[in-house]
Amino acid sequence: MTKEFVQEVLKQSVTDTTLVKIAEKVLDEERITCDEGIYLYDHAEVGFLGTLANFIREKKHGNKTYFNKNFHIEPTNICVFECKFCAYSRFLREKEDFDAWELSEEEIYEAIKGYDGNDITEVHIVGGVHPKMGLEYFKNLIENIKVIRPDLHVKAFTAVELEYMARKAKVSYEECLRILKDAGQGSLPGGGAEIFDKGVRDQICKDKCTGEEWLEMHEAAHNVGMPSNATILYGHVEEAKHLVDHMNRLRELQDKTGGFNAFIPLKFRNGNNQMSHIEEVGLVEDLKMYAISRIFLDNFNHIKAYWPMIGRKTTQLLLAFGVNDIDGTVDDSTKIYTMAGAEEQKPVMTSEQMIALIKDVNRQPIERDSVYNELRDYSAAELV
Ligand code: V47
Ligand code: SF4
Repeated sequence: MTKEFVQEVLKQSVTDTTLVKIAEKVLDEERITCDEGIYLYDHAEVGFLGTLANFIREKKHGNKTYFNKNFHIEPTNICVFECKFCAYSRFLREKEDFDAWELSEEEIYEAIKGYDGNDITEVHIVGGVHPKMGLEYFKNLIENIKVIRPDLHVKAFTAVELEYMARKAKVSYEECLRILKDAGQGSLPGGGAEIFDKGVRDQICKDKCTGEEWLEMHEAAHNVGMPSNATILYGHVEEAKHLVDHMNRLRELQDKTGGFNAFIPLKFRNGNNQMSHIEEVGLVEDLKMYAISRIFLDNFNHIKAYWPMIGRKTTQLLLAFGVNDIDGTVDDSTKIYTMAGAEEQKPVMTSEQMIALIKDVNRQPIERDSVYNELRDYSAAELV
């Protein structure tokens, strides 16, 4: 879409002068303000947002749509914290609960060895915050994983897990991250961010790390040379001003460090948790969230839709609402969303299925590694 084409389309359909001004800014590649971000949530209709978000998406990436070949390891779901939206964690005192699990080191190494000869490029390791699995344990775990599979990129531990690890080990965030990096960790996933605002955080996840600590941990990661992702948990008790404040804090940190790879909006799912009384938002809210994040976060290269959570069909639609990355093959190796009632109850897609999903909406499938080096362009590939 050219700038002139978008200008013409918007001229025909938009009369609100504030929206026209915001559109002009976006087309001129100017940053929008927080007030303008809130205005978009409150006043813009979804077609307008999609047009602007798609313009940015195509300007940055054309039709390219990234995916990777990955799987998850969730060492335990025993957790010292009690986030109200979490359907997955179990308290230590409930260890007898048959839903609680704790993988042994051997089981983790066996899981890694299970991918011998497979061209998988990344393992994503996150789980509950187990009081007995500390920095030393995870350092050894990563070292051993790298011995078994030196080529595998280890993306591991949310800022919540890391804050607990550093605190227990009595080391600074940077020291903790340096130890893990030296052991072979490559990057941080974006989990645990939820909503940074204290008032909202107190309502949904009062006892884990604060928004400020989450940001400090990611800044420390960027300082030691580990890139990371960022998430937002939307569609529960928050308001537009909290969503924009969250993205603004990320935008400011990205200006400072440039260390974020992707932003990943995560839709609140209400199955089996203490917030089950809150109705899930619908498709229009999903489209708005992704599109506004693409418009607001001008310094983030990638907006990712995590398909196991949002579902395959919505993922396809989101490729026209700012999204240029759909995460990985996942291989049915995560329970975080399935336990909360997500669309995908058996999250596994072969590369062929991912390529077909992207091609079906006339985008260009590109396999990437964990830090967005392009590994293979599948546009011309014949599907079997
Ligand atoms: O922080 C937990 C979310 C996150 C629910 O960086 C829920 O590439 C919705 O961050 N409804 C962890 N969301 C997962 C995560 C992630 C996933 C995939 C890729 C990457 C990446 C990061 O899961 C938590 C929380 O925000 N979550 N429960 C729920 N009921
Ligand atoms: Fe624990 Fe993470 Fe669940 Fe919160 S979201 S209770 S930190 S596993």
